[in-house]
Amino acid sequence: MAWDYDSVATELLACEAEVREREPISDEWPELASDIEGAYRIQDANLQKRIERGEKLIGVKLGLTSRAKQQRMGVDTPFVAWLTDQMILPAGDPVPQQRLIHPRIEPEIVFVMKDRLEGPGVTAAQAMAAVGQVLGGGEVIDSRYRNFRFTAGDVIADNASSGAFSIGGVSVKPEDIDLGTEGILVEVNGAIVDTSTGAAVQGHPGEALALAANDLAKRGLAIEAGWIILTGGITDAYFATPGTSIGFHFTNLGSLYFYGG
Ligand code: 0L1
Ligand code: MG
Repeated sequence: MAWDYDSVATELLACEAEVREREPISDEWPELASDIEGAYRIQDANLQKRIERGEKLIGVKLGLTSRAKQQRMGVDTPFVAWLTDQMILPAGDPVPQQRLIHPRIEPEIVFVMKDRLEGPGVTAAQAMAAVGQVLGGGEVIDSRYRNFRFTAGDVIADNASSGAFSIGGVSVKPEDIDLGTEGILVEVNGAIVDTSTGAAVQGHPGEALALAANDLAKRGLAIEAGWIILTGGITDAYFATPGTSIGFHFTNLGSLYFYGG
């Protein structure tokens, strides 16, 4: 098949709807691997199709902002993708296995924006000044690619493996927390399997937010007031198979659990 940007967007959404995995598009269209601009066109076409079917754009997620994630996925370029209301998983609800291919869960520091933030040239300090609330959260990632094997172009086109996300119940003001030293413990089935701090995310999650604003500016877009921002997985992601329970314990941002169902 001769691929173009729109047909890739259609195929990736069909994989999601049919809970079907596939090989990376770049296996058949090698230029896509490094065509970052084109991959974002696919991502935007994917968003447009979601909006046409009734989903609401509610924010942005960053991907591969930590070394742990970059090493695991073999891609060292951070990127942005879209969050819609369909991706909200109420905290404590089981992972919706019936609509996901191979869900994995990762801890995230989450921002709710107070003000609009528009690049280019946004610094971390300017970015943090636009944040209204900081919360702990977790993302359920679900690549449409078999074994999460992808290039940068593939994963950007696939809306950065979006699946679902939950936000914890503890909210603090950005000036009341040192996000660089905010600790995170990852618990799987009762055992602590991973630890990290907010500094794992680009040195400070505010840097990731600035990166998102500056990256979106290249497409003439901005981060809007009220949007939710997932700043990127702090640690590796853990498989959420049925029967698994995964807990994220933050120093100041509370705890939340995900249940594999
Ligand atoms: O938060 C993240 O780093 C999400 C990365 C999405 C790509 C993936 O790991 O499948
Ligand atoms: Mg993530």
